[in-house]
Amino acid sequence: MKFVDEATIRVEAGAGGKGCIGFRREKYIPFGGPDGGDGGDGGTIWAVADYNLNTLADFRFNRTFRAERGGDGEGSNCRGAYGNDMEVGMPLGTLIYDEGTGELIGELTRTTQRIKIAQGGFHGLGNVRFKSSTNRAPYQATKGSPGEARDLRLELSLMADVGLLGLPNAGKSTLLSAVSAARPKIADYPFTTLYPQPGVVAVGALRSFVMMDIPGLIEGAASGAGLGIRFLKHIQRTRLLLHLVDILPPSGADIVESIKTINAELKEFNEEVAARDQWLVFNKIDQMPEDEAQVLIQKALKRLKWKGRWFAISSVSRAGLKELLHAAMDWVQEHSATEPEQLLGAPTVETEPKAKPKSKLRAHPGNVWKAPKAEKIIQEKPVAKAAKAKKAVKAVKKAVKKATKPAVKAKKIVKATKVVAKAKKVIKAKKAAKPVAKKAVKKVAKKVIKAAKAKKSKR
Ligand SMILES: Nc1nc2c(ncn2[C@@H]2O[C@H](COP(=O)(O)OP(=O)(O)OP(=O)(O)O)[C@@H](O)[C@H]2O)c(=O)[nH]1
Ligand SMILES: [Mg+2]
Repeated sequence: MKFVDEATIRVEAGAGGKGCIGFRREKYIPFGGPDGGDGGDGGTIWAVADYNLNTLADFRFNRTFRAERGGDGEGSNCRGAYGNDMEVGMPLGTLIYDEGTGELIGELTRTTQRIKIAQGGFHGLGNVRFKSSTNRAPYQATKGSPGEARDLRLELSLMADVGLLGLPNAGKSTLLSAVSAARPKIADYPFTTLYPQPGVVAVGALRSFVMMDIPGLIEGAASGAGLGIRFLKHIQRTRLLLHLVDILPPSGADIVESIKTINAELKEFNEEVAARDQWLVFNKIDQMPEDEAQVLIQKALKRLKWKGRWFAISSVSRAGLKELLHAAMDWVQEHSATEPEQLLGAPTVETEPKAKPKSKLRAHPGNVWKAPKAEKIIQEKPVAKAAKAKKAVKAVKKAVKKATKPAVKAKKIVKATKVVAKAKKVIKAKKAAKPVAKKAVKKVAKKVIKAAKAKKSKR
């Protein structure tokens, strides 16, 4: 399959359903009153991380995603159906940008993650909502608000723990195929690998990490030579870089110079990535006697003044592979506290689009309503009262907590009864509040009385 790491798509969330104007009509019931129901909310579109995907190739064909609109309200107080939400699967490591503003909406870095990319419209209100003592037969209803629509630019930066780096033909793909189930193309000509390929390396029971093979780099890659540095962005999120070196390059090139070249290109691409942990991995040691290989490697290390870790392996004879994989696994486990998104300095993952409507109703889930009338209707009194009662319950609970601590030390009962009095006061004051809230206050008061009695009897 073709590897695609950039795509533009359009998302259109569902609009809210219309409110209905209806009146109850029944035999022997004159003036039945308004009974037009609300519409349903429109469907929202979410981007969901799908670990089965590795490319954005699917978005080449299907570029527009539309969520369902909410159903219209009907007579007999029937509410319209909610529009179904839509989930768009994207590979892990996808960055989602708003094409219009350039704003980074979010990035998918965890398998369970979901990012809202277009908010569904808020439902229209039926005429029941508009009835009042002075307007008993309102011929008034509202339309649902439209769903958000936006163009998105998707950028894929694959996620892996360990990235492979090196000249073409260094043996990167061979190493990946030797240690994982991935089957990248391998051949003895440069640029066999044309796109990045991840593979899962299982080191032991429940111990595994992801290794990423990328196309080879050559001198001048930063300015477009070879396949350029386009694919280097896929090792941006890797935490450890394995720099593969062919100890006996067929071209007879100096290996120290090759290592320096690759690092210079890496630095040109991104200094921060170049400063990451890098291990030198001398490959193809099966091509010469061991002692000769050792001498060659030591010489190279001396010339490079290399202070980091290094390994000598052969992907064909599998010499040194075990040590390398265990060391990499240990390193990955040690550094697992660092989240990849921290490395990138990207914002938090559960980001919502910034362009929110300036409505007070924003607090309601799934709400993008703007009409001032609707705001008034929904902020009805019982809601405010219940909120106040809840606050009071919290205050009593806090008071009880505070009072019981010093009460253990000194005169417990006196202090506890004070709290009871406080709780009772709250009950009295919140008589009009919701019965649930009242119950909660009573429960707290009862608890305090019980505790006080128990302590009294102990004495
Ligand atoms: N003798 C020997 N040959 C190897 C070893 N590893 C890789 N090769 C050979 O080196 C050649 C290139 O290997 P690849 O794995 O395709 O190299 P690559 O780094 O992925 O190259 P590009 O994809 O072109 O960047 C192949 O012919 C491999 O068989 C090794 O450990 N020993
Ligand atoms: Mg390759």
